[in-house]
Amino acid sequence: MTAVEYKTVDGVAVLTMNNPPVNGLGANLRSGLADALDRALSDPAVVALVLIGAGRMFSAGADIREFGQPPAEGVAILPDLIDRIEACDKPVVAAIHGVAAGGGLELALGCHIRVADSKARVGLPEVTLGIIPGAGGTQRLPRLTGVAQALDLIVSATLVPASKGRALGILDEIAEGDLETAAVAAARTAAQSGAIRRTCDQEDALADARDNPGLYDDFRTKIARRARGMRAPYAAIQCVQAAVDLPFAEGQERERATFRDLVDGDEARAMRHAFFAEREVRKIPDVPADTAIKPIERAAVIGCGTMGGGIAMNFANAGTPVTVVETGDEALGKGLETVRRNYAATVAKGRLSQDQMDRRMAAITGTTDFEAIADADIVIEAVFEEMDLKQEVFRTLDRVCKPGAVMASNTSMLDIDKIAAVTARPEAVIGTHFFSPANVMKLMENVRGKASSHETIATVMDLSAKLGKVGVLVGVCDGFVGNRMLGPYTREAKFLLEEGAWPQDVDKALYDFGFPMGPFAMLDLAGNDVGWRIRKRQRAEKPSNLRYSHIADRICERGRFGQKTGAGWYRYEPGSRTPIPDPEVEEIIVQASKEQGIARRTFTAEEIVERCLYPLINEGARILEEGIAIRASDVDVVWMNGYGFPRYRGGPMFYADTVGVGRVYERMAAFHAEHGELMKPAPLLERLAKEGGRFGAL
Ligand code: 3H9
Repeated sequence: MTAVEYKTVDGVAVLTMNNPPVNGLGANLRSGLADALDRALSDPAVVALVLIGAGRMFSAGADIREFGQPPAEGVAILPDLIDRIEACDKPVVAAIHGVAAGGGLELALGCHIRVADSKARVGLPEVTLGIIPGAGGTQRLPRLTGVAQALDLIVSATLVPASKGRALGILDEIAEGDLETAAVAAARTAAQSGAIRRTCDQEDALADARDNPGLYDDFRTKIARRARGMRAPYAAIQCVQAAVDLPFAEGQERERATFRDLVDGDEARAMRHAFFAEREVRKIPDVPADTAIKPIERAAVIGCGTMGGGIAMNFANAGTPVTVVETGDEALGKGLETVRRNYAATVAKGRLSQDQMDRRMAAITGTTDFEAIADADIVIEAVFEEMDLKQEVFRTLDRVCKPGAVMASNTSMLDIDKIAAVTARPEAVIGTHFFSPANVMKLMENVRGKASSHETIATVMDLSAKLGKVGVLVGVCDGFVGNRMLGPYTREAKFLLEEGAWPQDVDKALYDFGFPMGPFAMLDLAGNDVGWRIRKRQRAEKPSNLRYSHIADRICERGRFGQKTGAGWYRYEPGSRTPIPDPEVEEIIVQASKEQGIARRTFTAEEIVERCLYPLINEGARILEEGIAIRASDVDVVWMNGYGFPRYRGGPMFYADTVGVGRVYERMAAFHAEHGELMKPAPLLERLAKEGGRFGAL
């Protein structure tokens, strides 16, 4: 079957792109379009053309899978195909429904008229793939929208709704009725008028930028935080500037050279990996894609503390009524008040209307009566992290929940199987580990118990997507994937302090690597008391001879629990979140070095990064060996969405493949020799290193 269907309607050739699932502009579609173009242009009875998409959308752009592959022989590359369409002497109309993204929008920009369905969305999201629009987008878009708007759209990678696209000048018409009919009518009118408006010829919208050359630097300053460590946003700005400074053809050449330079680089490879990893993660090998999903029409959350309140907000945001259960009226009132304040803060920032807030608050009902959740389709328990307490809650849930309800625990560390064991329906029990703040963080670690049924798993994975989260299915173990790998990362960060580094040195090295903050700033934000409590319990239950740093305990003994107490690994001015190095902490650290008999020395940023990240990757290798995560890319998804691992480095396992598994193993082996058992290389790491293998190829 050809990827382009051809028909004529009233003298207008209608070319329908049909390349499921997203009309990606791969070689087959490009070649189909080129042939259909030949046919329409050589037919004297055809006066104009319409380009439309079959299925869900116009086009999601270039076929990302083709990047990094040799070009298909004998098939025009997308920029050339678009130039050819723009040069046509018969009017060409793009009829856009669903999405026109990236190369899909660039194709439409090369058409002479753009008609869209009212629900369509358009944009150039290439920078999220570590590249720039490379088929004329940086040259044509500013010619329609003006430079400031084009920079905003390209660098923010936003898909805007049709109404905004029309207001910005990207779209010429919003179709009232049937899209194809409207496009054919527009094509016929254009043919009759004889005038063809080519985007490449438009110059008016560029005039403002010519009078304001400081615009580009201002924009660079504006995006500095967001775009830290990335090349693509800055490359896009340069290309948009070229649209203003150079003739169209030269600007396009600049764009193409820049695109080629970026597309094979580490940043683009990592971000493509992230794109596909976040889609692959939805596929569970032993859970068939057609497994029945239970409808979630009513939800319940047990506990209205920070986590419970945040989880309830997710349901309310998604329009699902949710009942929150607390033990007493006071705790309930306090929890709901926090939720209200959270929403109010968003309204104050202008990101939510008062009306939306009211509707969301109305979707949340508080109660102290467990019987009130008897009709919930899913219940998420978010009480204190204690097994006895959780088991008690699940006994109650087993009694009150309706048959078929999913019973989930938000535990971040406890054994789901032990929780499920107290119920008569362990198949309905699963972990849904949200990250704090639960209404903001994208990650959900969905923890599969031994007995969790396929239906329970499929329902919770689907729920993650409906809540706008990225759900990753993981197995039961201490800390699951994320926190288990966080362990060696923060452990080594603390050992580095004993050996001579300061918290600010370690934090700077990891911030410069691309994390939003280093481990000590992160611990201060999360609160040091939780880890302290866990460490005390673990050391009492399982005494060990392995190396242990007492610095964190000393910090906590002084009540330095982090930002919330104004002091932790750093000190904080009242009302400020800026960490300030504190001589009191330095004293504790120096004392610890002395007690351990360690001669302090300085560390380079590279040493710090390797020392903290390679043990984290090593733990990831163990997690894969044990089957706790399904794929190395799932581990990457956890770290990019839950812990701020820079997306432009693709997550820890992809990063290991980038630097070379051999290098990671070699350093781990050296750390092992120097620091002992805790640094022992994982067998999988060793095997891959010896075979020259990659995590991505497992
Ligand atoms: C570009 O255009 C470069 C040009 O400037 C220059 C060229 C010279 N290619 O996301 P979904 C797959 S770069 C290949 O679940 P949704 C996706 O992997 C491109 N595959 O659907 C998934 O496969 P599977 C710039 C693609 O409804 C399936 O389609 N464009 C592509 O939730 C369904 O996808 C972009 O960055 C692609 N371009 O969301 C847009 N797109 O079923 C990228 C999707 O096997 N795409 N797939 O897992 C998107 O943002 C979303 O797919 C979209 C639909 C919003 C369109």
